[in-house]
Amino acid sequence: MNKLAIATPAIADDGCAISDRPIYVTQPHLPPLEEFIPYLRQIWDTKILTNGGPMHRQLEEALCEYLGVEHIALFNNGTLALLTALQALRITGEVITTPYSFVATAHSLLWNGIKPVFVDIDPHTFNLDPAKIEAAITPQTTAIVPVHCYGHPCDVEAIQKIADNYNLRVIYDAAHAFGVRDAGGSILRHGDLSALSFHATKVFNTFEGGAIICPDAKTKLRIDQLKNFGYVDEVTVVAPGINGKMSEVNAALGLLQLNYIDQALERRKQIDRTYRELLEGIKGIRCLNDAGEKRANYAYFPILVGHEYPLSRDALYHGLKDAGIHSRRYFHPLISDFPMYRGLSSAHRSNLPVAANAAQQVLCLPIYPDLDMSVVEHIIRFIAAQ
Ligand code: T4K
Repeated sequence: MNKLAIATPAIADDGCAISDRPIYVTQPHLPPLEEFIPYLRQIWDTKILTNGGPMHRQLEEALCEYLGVEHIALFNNGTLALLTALQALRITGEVITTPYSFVATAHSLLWNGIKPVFVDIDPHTFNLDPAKIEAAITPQTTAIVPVHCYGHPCDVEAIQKIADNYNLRVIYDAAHAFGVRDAGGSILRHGDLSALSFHATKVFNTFEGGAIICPDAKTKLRIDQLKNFGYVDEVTVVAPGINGKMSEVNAALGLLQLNYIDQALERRKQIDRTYRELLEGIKGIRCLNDAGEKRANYAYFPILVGHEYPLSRDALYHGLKDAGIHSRRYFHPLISDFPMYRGLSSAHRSNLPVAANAAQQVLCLPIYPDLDMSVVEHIIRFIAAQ
C-alpha cells in the first residue's frame, strides 16, 4: 500500500507547481535532527538498546503525565498492542467491532482466534453505533472493540452501560486518539484497556510504536510480561508471550517528540479550522466531526463527497492525485469487504448500510503540522472549482 515512490509535484490550476513535491495525506512530524543526537549518544554510551531500558522507562513516565493516565505499557507498534490487550484479558469467542477502521482492528481478533462480529456505525461520528450493539450479542460474546475513529471519541458511556449489563470487556482501539480529552480527562481512561499507535502517520510518532493504557499496576505487569515472551524473571515464563517491546531509539525519539506535541496539535487545529471555514458552502461537501472547543487532536480531515457534488468521490480523489495531492479514502473498502471477512454473516452489506455509505463517500484531505496554508487553500480552491 505504500505510495511513497510516486513523485508528481503538486500543480496549481494555472499549471504552476504549488509545491515541488507531492503532497501526501500526512507527513510525519520530526524534531530537529541535531536535538536527537544527544539522545543517541546516551544510548551509545550505555549500550542498552532495548528490553525496558532507561529511555523506555522515561517515556512511560512522561506519557503518563502528558496524557493524564496512571499506567502505560509501550509497544513496538499499535497492532501488537491490540493483540496483546486481547491476550491480557483472555478474550475468546466473539467480539463486537466496527467494519469502518484500518484492517489491523479486526486482524488482531483473527490472530487471537476470535470471531469478529461487525456492527454498523453512527452516521454522525462514524464510530460504532451503541444502539446496534445489543442485537449482535450472543452467548459467545466476550468483549467490544470500538475505535475512536479519526480521534473522535466513541459514545463511551453508552458502550460501558452495555458492557456492564452483559458482563463484556471493552478494549478501545485508540490508534487515532493520542491526546484526545473529554470533559472528565483523557479519553484513554475509558474501557478496560486502550491501545494506541505511534506509527509514522500518527499525531505522535516514534517511527513505529504503540502502547496500552492500563487501569492498574497489576494489569500493566501482566502486559509487560506478555510483551516480553511471558518472562517474569530470568528463569520463569508464565505465558506464551510475544516480542512487543519498544526499542530505546524509538523511546528516545518519543521523549523528544513530546517537546513539540502541543505545537504540532495547535498547527493541526489551525489547518482543521481553515478547511472547515473555506469548505463551508461548497455544495455536496460535508466536513465530519467538528470538535468545537473540545480537546481534539485533528489527526485526520475527513470530508464526505455527496451526490450534489459534481464529481464522484473517486473522481475527486483521482483529480487531486493528478494535481499531486494524495488524499486517502480511509476507510474504504470496509474491513468486512476484505476476502477473509466476507464469509461472516455480520459482514453482509445489508447489515452495515451506514458504514457502506460512509466508505463510498469519505475522502481524507492532507493534514499535518508542516502543511503550508497556501497548499490547504489551493486544495480547497481545487475542490470548489469542479
Ligand atoms: N488501529 C487503527 C484504527 C489504525 O488506524 C491503525 C493503523 C492500527 C490499529 C495499527 O497501528 P500500527 O500497527 O500501524 O501502529 C497507514 C499506517 O500504516 C497505519 O499505521 C494506519 N493505521 C493507517 C490508517 O494508515 P497506509 O498503508 O495508508 O500508510 P502509507 O504508508 O500509505 O502512508 C500514508 C501517507 O503517509 C503516505 O502516502 C506518505 C506519508 N508517509 C508515510 C510513512 C509510512 C510519510 O510521509 N512517511 C512515512 O514514513 O497505512
